[in-house]
Amino acid sequence: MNSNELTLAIRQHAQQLGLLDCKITTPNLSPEHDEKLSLWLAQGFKGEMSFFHKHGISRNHAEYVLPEVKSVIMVALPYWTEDFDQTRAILADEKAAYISRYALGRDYHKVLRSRLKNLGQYIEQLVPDVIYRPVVDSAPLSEVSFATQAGLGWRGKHSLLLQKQTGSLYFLGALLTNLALEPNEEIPSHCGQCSRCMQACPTQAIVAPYTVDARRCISYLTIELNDIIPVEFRKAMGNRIYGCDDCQLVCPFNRFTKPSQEADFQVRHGLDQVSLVELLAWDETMFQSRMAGSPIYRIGYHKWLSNIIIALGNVSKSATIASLMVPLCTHPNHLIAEAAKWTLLQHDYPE
Ligand code: B12
Ligand code: SF4
Ligand code: SF4
Repeated sequence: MNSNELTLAIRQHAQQLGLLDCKITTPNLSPEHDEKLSLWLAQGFKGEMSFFHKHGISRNHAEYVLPEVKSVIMVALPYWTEDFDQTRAILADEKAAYISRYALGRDYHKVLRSRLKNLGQYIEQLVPDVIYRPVVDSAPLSEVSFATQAGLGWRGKHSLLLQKQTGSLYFLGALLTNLALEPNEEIPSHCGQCSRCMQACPTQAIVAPYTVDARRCISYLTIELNDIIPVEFRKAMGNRIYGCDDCQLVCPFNRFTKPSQEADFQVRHGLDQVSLVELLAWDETMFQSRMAGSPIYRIGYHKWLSNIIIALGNVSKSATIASLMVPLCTHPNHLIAEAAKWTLLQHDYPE
């Protein structure tokens, strides 16, 4: 089997595994990317995500993850399961909890990793001495940039990868291998003069085209930031309690996204239509059991609860909500106590 035939066989198998697409690139990004990443780090845009400083620009060079690497196989797996109008209605309903649509089902890391492992095992049947390593956020690798270089899509102004027919609502993963496969070419951007994603961002986190200041992004604030969400972003957060989809919801290329049939990504525990007050009532044991296997599990009960409490501070003034906050103001966990004090004030009740 020559390199072309092998490449074709890999792409066909990837499709059989339910992957949206599969494209190949070389193991290094351009020096321009190294410069941009260094600048992003120097500007402090990474916030408290310490793993960035640990690896620096090595994320742009796949040999850092697999020394024998000759090709990077980039794949995409769609996760969208919802109706767009209904999603917008939930976002507009101040009493509803909005959870990013990627997090309604099972944790994608495990789902996509096992597909990539399967793809690797398939290649092993064809080339028994192959070396490979699957990566889904599990090793330092600039996935969007490698996917862009592979022509899997283009980088949108919101900084995510998108395609003409399928938009951006999918996860990315990589299979690094020591096989020298035929690389694909980059494709041109179709963003044109559009900048809807930048305008739609509730916290102006897209500070320039292709550049996100993570410290302002609701996804970072509700998921990655271990500390309490700064006051300046709390109102803009609205009812978003885990992640944010706004920059993708307005993108014209997502208009025709078809819901994913992936069993693992189907909604669990009615998380797509649940009120903030219902979620506030969950205790830690309920959180642990219901969120097992979900990406939400990783943030822990206290961060989860504090996000819900802040979102309740964005609901129209209510004596009921105020009364729910009073006991939480003395909670031993500072994230919860701080959030409850703020929310109580929003409902005009001094502590
Ligand atoms: C850290 C991280 C975050 C951070 C920072 C986001 C960011 N944009 O940097 C936070 C927590 C905010 C975040 C949020 C989200 N994330 Co995230 N995130 C990551 C992660 C782990 C690393 C991203 C990274 O390296 N950022 C650092 C910056 C500097 O890198 P960069 O954006 O690639 O920047 C390059 C460009 O700016 C480029 N560039 C800019 N201008 C120019 C000009 C020229 C000439 C050149 C050459 C280059 C260039 O150079 C830079 C360096 O290479 C990746 C997974 C991975 N391992 O890659 C997922 C990933 C990007 N996230 C993903 C998702 C789904 C999200 C959310 C949608 C989740 C949600 N719904 O809440 C949001 C979207 C927010 C947004 N608009 O970006 C997906 C994206 C899938 C896709 N279709 O692209 C990924 C790939 C995870 C995955 N495996 O699927 N995320
Ligand atoms: S995910 Fe939300 S907060 Fe983050 S850049 Fe997109 S619109 Fe802005
Ligand atoms: S909203 Fe417009 S600018 Fe943003 S990614 Fe989509 S097409 Fe590009």
